Amino acid sequence: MKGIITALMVSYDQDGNLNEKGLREIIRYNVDVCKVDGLYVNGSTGENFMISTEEKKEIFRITKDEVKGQVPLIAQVGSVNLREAIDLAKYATDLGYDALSAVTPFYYKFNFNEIKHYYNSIINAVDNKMIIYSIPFLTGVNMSLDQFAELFENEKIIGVKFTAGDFYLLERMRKKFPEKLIYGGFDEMLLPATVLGIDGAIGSTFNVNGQRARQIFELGKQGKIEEAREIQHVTNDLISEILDNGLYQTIKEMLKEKGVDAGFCREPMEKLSEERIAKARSIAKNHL
Ligand code: NGF
Repeated sequence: MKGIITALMVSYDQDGNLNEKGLREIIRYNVDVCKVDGLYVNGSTGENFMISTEEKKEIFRITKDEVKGQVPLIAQVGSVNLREAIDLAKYATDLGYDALSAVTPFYYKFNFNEIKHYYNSIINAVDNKMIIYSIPFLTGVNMSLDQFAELFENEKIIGVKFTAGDFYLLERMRKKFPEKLIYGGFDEMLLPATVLGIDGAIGSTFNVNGQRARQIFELGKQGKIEEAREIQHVTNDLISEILDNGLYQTIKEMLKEKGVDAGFCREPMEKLSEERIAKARSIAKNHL
């Protein structure tokens, strides 16, 4: 489960209903065209926090069915509703997902003992492995090196998806936990994270830019920093235009430009204006 792992987009129709055909096309595009090393299912990019438990299960099921064992699958099951998280963990494990991941519980300012209880409760309920999903700028949950060490005492907790810009903490983690899997989470910082020794990266823009991400990661690992930096520059030109135009909506329009039925985002995310749709299409034409 190393390398470039796409945080999978999900296709919803105009009314916000899951579009199975579109989801299958997004999966195929990632596996066949972007040639990524794995899929991270029901993360932020999958609009996970705006959908029902049944929809989450449906997405896990369709993805497992479509991938047919071609790449490893990680199921993001985290929820502030711990019972839902455990239910999803059991469901994804029964489907045969290679690993689970769970966002740190958010909103209620849980203390560290509560966070530790959350992770141990989820992973000890199943025969699977857990990757912590740490994304402090959205959750407000900042964990220290010592707290990560305490979570990692559970051997079923095998790694962390580190969506943060604190590269001092990233470096400390790499040194302290050489045996754990560390994934970068910000695609625009893939090269510096690679230099610090991440095992892979999980990102939204890999849905369209997976091949460049792989080049950055592989060149960075080989120490070919100047070549990797050039590709990171091109990548960040792309990412900055995506971010300016609306992250997930723009990636979906770019997929549509490539013939993939990527649909729309779930409300309350807004639909793009005609002008921004045109902009998204032109980003795809110019950069992909
Ligand atoms: O979309 C976000 C929210 N972050 C993703 C990624 O960390 C999310 C990142 O790729 C993810 O893996 C998931 O779906 O759970 C960014 O979209 C990208 O770097 C552009 O900023 O911050």
